[in-house]
Amino acid sequence: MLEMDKKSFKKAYVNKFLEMHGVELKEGNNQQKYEALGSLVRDYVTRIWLKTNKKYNKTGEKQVYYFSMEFLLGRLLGDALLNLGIRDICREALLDLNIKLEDLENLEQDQGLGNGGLGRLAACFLDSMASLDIPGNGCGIRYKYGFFEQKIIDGKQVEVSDAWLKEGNVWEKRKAEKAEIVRFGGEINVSEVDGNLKFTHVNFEPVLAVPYDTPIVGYENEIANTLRLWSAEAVSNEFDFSSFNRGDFLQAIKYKNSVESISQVLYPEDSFYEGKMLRLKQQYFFVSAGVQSIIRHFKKHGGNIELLDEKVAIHINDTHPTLAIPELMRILVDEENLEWNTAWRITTNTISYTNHTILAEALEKWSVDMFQKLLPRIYMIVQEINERYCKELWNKYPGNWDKISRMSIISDGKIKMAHLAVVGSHSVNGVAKLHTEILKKKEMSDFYYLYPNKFNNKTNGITHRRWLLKSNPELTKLLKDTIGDSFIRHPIDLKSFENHLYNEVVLEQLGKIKKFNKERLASTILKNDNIRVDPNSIFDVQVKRIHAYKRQILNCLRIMDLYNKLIDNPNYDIVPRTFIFGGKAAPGYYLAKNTIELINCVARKINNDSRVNDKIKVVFMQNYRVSLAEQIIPGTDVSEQISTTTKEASGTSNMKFMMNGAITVATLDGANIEIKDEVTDDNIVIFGLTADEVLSYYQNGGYKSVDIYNSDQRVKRIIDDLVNGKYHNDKNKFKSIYENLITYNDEFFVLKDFDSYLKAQDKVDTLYRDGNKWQKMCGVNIAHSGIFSSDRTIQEYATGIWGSQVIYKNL
Ligand code: 26Q
Repeated sequence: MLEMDKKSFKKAYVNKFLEMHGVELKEGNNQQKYEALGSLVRDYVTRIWLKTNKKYNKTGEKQVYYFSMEFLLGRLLGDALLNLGIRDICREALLDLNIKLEDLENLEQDQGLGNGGLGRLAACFLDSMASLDIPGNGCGIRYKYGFFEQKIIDGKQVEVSDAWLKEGNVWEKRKAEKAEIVRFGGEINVSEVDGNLKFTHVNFEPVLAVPYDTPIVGYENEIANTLRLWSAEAVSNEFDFSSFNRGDFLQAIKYKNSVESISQVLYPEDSFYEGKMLRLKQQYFFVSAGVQSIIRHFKKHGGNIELLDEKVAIHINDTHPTLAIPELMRILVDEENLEWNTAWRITTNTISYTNHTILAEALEKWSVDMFQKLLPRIYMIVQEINERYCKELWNKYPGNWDKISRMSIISDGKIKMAHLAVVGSHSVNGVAKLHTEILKKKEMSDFYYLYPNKFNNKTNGITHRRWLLKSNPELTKLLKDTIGDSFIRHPIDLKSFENHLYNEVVLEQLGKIKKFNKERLASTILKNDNIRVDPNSIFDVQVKRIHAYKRQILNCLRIMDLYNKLIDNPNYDIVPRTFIFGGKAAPGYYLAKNTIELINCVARKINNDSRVNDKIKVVFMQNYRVSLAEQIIPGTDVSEQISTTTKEASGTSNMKFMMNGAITVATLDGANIEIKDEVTDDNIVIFGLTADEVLSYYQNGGYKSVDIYNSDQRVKRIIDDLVNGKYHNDKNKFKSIYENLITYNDEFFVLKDFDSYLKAQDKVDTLYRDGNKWQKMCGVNIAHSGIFSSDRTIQEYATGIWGSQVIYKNL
């Protein structure tokens, strides 16, 4: 913890402001005040950062490098203050100067360099590694434009580019002297030198990869790890305007534009693969720069390359950074002149891989033609890996061509990245128990039988520092007052909160805190979305990417049904509810965009119908992102986790909601199952098909959605309402949704689960009416959320996969 008192902080801040802006504090605007605060905090962090790096260089501890296309960090100021242990001092010091800390924190642009779960998981992992004293580095891309900003105009999603760097970024440090060259295209000349083959890459297009480093501050432990994001620039001597004639000049412009496009923008598709050349370029770009810089650093500090795997662990976040495998082989074989087999041992021991999805449409397969043109030497290496691996398969399964071609890394003119990732790593993990079982028994069963020891589960987690301490200070205070503060370092200690749930005062406090957070959320909704909602109603929330398998449609259909019931019977007795949605649709995903429009049309209709008598309200909050999640989650009563069973690998918002005392309505999918096991059936509301039932329907058929349409009057009516003009003048507006559910037989079992979902919601209603019981359930959820801290997850990765030295923290 930083030694600092209010007085010295105030003085330092006033001086910093003057020095930066050349005017006195009282004359400055909030943006300037934010910049001064950010810069001051950055100075504090820098000291810790230098100290940490010195320590690592001295001890030579094993370094973990977490390679990810996405890091969804959100805002950093509040987090840094919290982890430095000076957020309260800072708040009080600023208050003396008539400044509200939160006002300044809210000016920070979210660092939105990720799509959703996978990117946010990477951010939580960085926080946990730093807080657990694990030497862990992030490696990714410094996109100039992050995930697009979403505006809702006329009920529709409109994408606006996210120019997050416009006002500068106090947290990053450009390290021009640590730039690397990445080579694209060209040809490979093969020659023989001293009886060995030598591969020379010629006529390639060089790209300069410039790192920008961001410190990741650990929780009150004097550690700041590094997130290194690479930016693509033209190599300067390739781009000297004055020496070019006109033709060359145009060439040079073309070169510069093509290079800079590499780190220009984050692809906004999640769970959907498209074989775009630029995406492949992005992948090789950061992976090559990252691996080169790791080796350079390792050698500079006297490392013996043959012992690399003892000092370095590289983890790949899904298949997106899989090229780290052939890139490391290239460096070891071509540049370090190691034997293939030695290089292969080092590479597989160094690399580990996490799978985040079983959706077939998300699997990466690159066309050989494109791959070979863009990365000729890497392609040769992948071919060599594949040949040796297929020989191994032949020895094991002689004559079984079917199996061998199914398992091959290259087949049908495509390179299968998941196969390369499994073959080239020593560990493959899923992100929740069910997901790992499905990987082992179904999706990757061939590989599981070949390499049973590689497969393991690491159930996801979330950092309780951001998602409880920072986003819910009121609840944090209640917890500290009742059970002490050991849970901050040992989140599993939250369990003892359960012993206090017989205490009516504690339950009452819980209720008050929730109410307070709901009021805050209600004012955000009014401000951002211009809808007035009642904090006394149940806040029922589904926030996540919009996707058919996540079934926002199921949620929307039950609201349409409830609306019908309220109109049919004005005395229909329910606890008033506010339905809150949020999430972005991939720009090219028609059905997801149509879903947003449906929700908004349903909202407009219901919110303006006086017969509803304010019993229900529907809100689609625009531009869902990390900083908005921090406001929504503490103010939520009911957490909707309703994906089609088997489809959601884990989910992580489910964990954030329970930690903040929401009751989960869930299918038995992903980590929901583990949440249920923790809190028991009494403290969660489960509905819907089981995994076995879903898998059996997929395998054997037997489900006809139209039968449900014909037999259930409620279903018939709401499905008809989609296409009879009730919610939109244009009757064809929601035809795609109608067709998905009826014509194409409802791939995600929305109608199949509908009745069971309605019953689950009736149960919620009943439970909520018994105030004390409800608060107790909320308390049980909080008490059992400690296991879902990413500190637990990271300790499992560190001991089970990376071989980091871990001072075991008892969670
Ligand atoms: C791939 C190729 C080309 C373009 C984009 C992509 C791409 C990008 C992002 C594919 C997938 C993603 C993101 C996937 C993701 O977020 N998966 C989620 O990961 C979470 C963390 O493990 C899980 O909790 C969620 O269940 C899972 O959906």
